[in-house]
Amino acid sequence: MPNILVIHGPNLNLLGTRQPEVYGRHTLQDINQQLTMLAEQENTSLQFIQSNHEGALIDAIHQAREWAQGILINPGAYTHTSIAIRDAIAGVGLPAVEVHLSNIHARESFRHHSHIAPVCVGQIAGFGWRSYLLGLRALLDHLQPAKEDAK
Ligand code: CA2
Repeated sequence: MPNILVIHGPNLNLLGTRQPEVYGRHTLQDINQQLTMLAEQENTSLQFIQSNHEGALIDAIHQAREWAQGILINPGAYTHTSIAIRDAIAGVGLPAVEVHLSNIHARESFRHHSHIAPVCVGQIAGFGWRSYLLGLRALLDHLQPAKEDAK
């Protein structure tokens, strides 16, 4: 059974309260519930963290080395600024998938670049809360390639 760390970065605790036209109406709790349902179907165990503090996110990534097989991360605005989070993901060597609610490539130019994406298996953006479900599926597929794929 894979163990996955799900990371929500800064300000994502505000989801569902403001800017629904950009980020949707679902709360973070709604998203975590959806992920938990998918994880149960996929015989996967999830642990969640949301923090507005870069160091707390980095500590969680370091600790994941002890128990997790992969990381699903929405780094929030740290996507565009944090070389430290990038180094933490690269440092622990766990496969990570980056997800975004909004299509960061269709927004302001300062959101187009991700420091995190180059150390991830891939990035999913623009599908609202479903980005997280797609990201978890992609991460699990990466961890457990179907037998057909392995041939
Ligand atoms: O689209 C995403 O998932 C983002 O990671 C969200 C970040 C943004 O800085 C990234 O460029 C893209 C912002 C999260 C803030 O979420 C809020 C939700 C409701 C109200 C206020 C902020």
